[in-house]
Amino acid sequence: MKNEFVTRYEGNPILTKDDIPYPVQTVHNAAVTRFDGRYIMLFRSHLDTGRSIIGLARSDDGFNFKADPRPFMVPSNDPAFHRYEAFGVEDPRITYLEGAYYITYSAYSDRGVRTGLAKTADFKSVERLAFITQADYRNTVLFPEKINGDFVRLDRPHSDISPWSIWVSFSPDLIHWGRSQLVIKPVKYHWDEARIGPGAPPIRTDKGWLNIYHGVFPTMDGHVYRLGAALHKLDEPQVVLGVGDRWLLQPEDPWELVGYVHNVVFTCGAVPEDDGTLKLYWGAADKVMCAGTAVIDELIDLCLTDSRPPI
Ligand code: BMA
Repeated sequence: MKNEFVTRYEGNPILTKDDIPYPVQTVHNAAVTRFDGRYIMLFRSHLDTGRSIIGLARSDDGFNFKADPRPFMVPSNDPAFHRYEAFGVEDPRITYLEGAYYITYSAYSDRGVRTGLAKTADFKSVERLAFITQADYRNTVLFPEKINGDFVRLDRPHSDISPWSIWVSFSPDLIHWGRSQLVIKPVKYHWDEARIGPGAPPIRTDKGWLNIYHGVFPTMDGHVYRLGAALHKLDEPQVVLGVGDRWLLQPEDPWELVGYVHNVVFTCGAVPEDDGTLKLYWGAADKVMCAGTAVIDELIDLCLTDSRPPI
């Protein structure tokens, strides 16, 4: 039975704070997309205030990235947005949807964490559109196309009663969301038992939407963050066809085991390629960025042939 799903890039980590031309403490939890024949990465960095901003790096091959001279998103000056992002912007995701690149990100303030939605056509300027959740939501990922006339997203609300789980919601306009329902829950005494959350925006495959998510296990030495995979029905994404019982990536390299927060691999993006592989990107120990490749069919097999119950 296959148990190595991700081939790590031999040049990991691919981007660190030493590569950034302005002062940052970390480079992690980055979204990656294809743009204009190249790869664009939006990465989170801690400043030495402990708050986060989002930078941009560009690459020809998806592994060797060069950061732009200035950050891409810092807390907005616009009072309508600043009120909810004063503590920083974190963990971006990018989805190419109907001709534009949409960015979802976690906006932090003394009112909690909520999801911001922004848009860019050129990765030079960025327009904030709206906050699309109230407080206590993170990890919002948009599906890359409308399904039955609706925009669709996955997200992860916080709860005191239920373990933090993956939910789906629908929208006519990307701003107003509803018909929400829980779709995948952590499993007791399992690698994802403490909480789970969406990671990379879903990837369309012939067999369904591939959802690469993170799961957290509590230990005496703190929490361990790993990655797993689930498959959602193409025309009914609220239907989960399978969730892999086993993780597909766990902290193993030294920079994944030790860093700003140890024992963390956390993804905000994966890029499917024409040859049936995908490039997977993950923040390691909340400090550096890493990349690897996986075969999409092997991830689908993991979801469908070695499944655990979604709920
Ligand atoms: C989560 C988020 C992520 C982070 C992870 C591990 O709660 O803050 O951004 O990577 O914890 O510290």
